[in-house]
Amino acid sequence: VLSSVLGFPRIGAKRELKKATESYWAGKSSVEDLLKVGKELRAHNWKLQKDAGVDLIASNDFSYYDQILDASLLFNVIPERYQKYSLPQIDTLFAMGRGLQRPATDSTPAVDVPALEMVKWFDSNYHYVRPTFSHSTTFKLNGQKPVDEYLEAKELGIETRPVLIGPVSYLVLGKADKDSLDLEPISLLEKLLPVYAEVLQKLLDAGAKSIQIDEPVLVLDLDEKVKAAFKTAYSVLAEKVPAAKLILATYFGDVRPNLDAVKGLPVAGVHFDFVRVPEQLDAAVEALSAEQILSVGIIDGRNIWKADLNKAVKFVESAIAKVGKERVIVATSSSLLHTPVDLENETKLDAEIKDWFAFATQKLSEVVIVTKAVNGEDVKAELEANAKSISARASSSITNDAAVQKRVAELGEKDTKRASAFAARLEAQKSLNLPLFPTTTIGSFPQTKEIRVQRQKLNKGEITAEQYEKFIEKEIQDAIKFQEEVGLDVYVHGEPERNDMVQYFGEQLKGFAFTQNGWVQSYGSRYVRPPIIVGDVSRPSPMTVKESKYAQSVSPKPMKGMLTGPVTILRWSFPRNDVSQKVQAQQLAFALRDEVNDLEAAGVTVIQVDEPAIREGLPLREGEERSAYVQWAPESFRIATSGVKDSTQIHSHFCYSDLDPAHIKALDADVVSIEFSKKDDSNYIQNFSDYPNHIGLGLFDIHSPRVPPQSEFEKRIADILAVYPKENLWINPDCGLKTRQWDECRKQLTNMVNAAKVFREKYA
Ligand code: THG
Ligand code: ZN
Repeated sequence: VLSSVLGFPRIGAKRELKKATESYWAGKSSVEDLLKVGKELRAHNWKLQKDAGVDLIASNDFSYYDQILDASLLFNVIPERYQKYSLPQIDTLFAMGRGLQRPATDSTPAVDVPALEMVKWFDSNYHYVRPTFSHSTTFKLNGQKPVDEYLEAKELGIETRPVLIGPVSYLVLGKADKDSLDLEPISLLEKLLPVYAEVLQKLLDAGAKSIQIDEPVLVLDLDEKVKAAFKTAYSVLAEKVPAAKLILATYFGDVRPNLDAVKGLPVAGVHFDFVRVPEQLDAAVEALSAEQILSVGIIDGRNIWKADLNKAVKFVESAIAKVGKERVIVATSSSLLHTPVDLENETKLDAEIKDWFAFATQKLSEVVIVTKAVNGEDVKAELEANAKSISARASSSITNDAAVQKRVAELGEKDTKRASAFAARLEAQKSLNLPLFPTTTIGSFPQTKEIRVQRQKLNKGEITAEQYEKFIEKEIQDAIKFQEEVGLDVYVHGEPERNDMVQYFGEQLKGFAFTQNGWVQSYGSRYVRPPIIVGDVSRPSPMTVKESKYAQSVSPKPMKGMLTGPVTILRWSFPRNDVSQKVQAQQLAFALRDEVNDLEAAGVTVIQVDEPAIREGLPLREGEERSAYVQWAPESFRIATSGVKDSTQIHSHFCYSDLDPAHIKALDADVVSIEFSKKDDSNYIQNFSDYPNHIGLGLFDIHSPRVPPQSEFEKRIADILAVYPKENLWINPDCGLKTRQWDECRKQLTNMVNAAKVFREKYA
């Protein structure tokens, strides 16, 4: 039985890739410098895996931006707008990933090409760059990255298994470009396959013994056309490159509903995620032929918990009992891309807790131990030590808090509903004295270098907590003065004290642990450090009241208190695997309810609780689990927000995803703001038109320094007013302004506010 790892994090234990990439973008280092760092990271990761004893090590899991974007480059799926500047290959990659901006020169006009769309990778917090096809798309091989990286490893004496995104998933995960909206990406399959065959042939010629071909869309609801595409795709590939030994990899879910599409495919084996869905073993076995390999994904690629190795060994043994040793591979459930690199770099974690974790590097050993165990090698000591960690965690006082468990057990209807219906609340909220078309922002203002410097100084002990607090107060004052000057109606304090909207709360809640170096790639060079839910969650003391109260004391205007919602904290943390997500969300919700009530008691009359991750938590498939989620997720938001008086206005905010208006309605927030500016098809304006409460559709893209002229704002507002009642409308940007410069958002917001005033006068 061989061990295998489906992919390793490419960012480096010390975020080497981020530093190298951003330095290259800033023009501070050369492309050679960047490529050298990439090469070193790949070599390091391969060696690490080899030394750990992993048999099947992935290559082509590395990327300078995103592995799906790499595939688009490889197949030459490059929309015309990125081709016309004749950029070097790597700059084309970055232009597609992050857009291309260049100031005008004497001889050339300014360039401003937006990036391709970025979307969530299944139910993770990773984002891929969406392949974008048009009627004129043709495919041809552009370079040979997978082959180059395979050979690079080989030169180091390391045999790897190249990984490619499969042709069906590649197309299904893509979309039609603006000029070809009637195009169905899957209809391009037959044009695409010859290029896949060419890559496979080149890999074979280079010596690849097997190839991992990822088809994660097999865990989604698929229509018949897509299901049928598997047969076409893999028959054609088998015919053209019969010697290629393909391991078809699925992950993050249940393949059972699509097993018909998998049965009989001419591939050497199939990988299943048995961490997520252990119940699919029998069906998986059934679907395979007597020659096909069963790759058993049993070490979690999505979380940081030590595996229960004894249980994993038993599971693999049960698989062996069904198909025989020759046909089993022991594997990670998915790529380890979604886990932090190395637990050894955590020096501040409590020793008791640290013993419960395995990051990517530690997971390598886990895969190898399980493999050795089923091969009959002596790993008794390792298995015993593991059993000790597992049982210590289960019985730890850090894990269990009786008071929290009691509170959740006693949850009742009174905790999930506002005292009155929206109409009555609206009446009570007249005390806020808001004009028609109230203007506001989403919460954060520019996080300047100075803010980061002061935070670092505090963390290093170079300034006192008092000095830091004074600095933050000054920042808040400046933000308020700015909002006065711009003429907004509902202010925010600007969040200068916060790093990340989830990490900030995780660091203050009991039941959480957080890391120093536990970075995980979110997209491109942007990483997050998810806090870890280690036990029952509660709030030892107020988390945001001090800053909000201070801000409210500076100005008589309504000041929004800003919180992150329970579902988003849960989704952007590493959750527990011993308690359901629902219960974890409810515990978080009660902790936030206390915070909301404390804000209200401190005189804060408008409170925004953001839930941008509510969509990504939606189970990937229709069914019971999804129906349950659409109940408990909005309910946990309501637990957090329903303890206030009618006169306190609850806001919420959503971005980054295609939302279902029904889910938003279920939150019963008084006002919601929604990312909107890039959705310019008219259907989308309709989408939320029956939202019964008040709504702000984001009026400008906060990711861009571009300043839309006032006339453009007026046009947008007029378009929206054609669909929405004027009394319901708020005027706001798409999202927080933390990545902008102050002078940029001053111009953007001034035009936005002036446009609102035009309509206010018109309807006065
Ligand atoms: N926080 C968390 N997850 C997220 C977002 C977030 N997921 C989706 C969405 N926002 C997009 N993702 C990011 C992720 C990281 C950053 C911006 C958007 C980012 N990261 C800093 C960096 O890499 O330089 C590090 C931030 C820090 O110091 O903590 O800017 O907002 N959890
Ligand atoms: Zn947002």
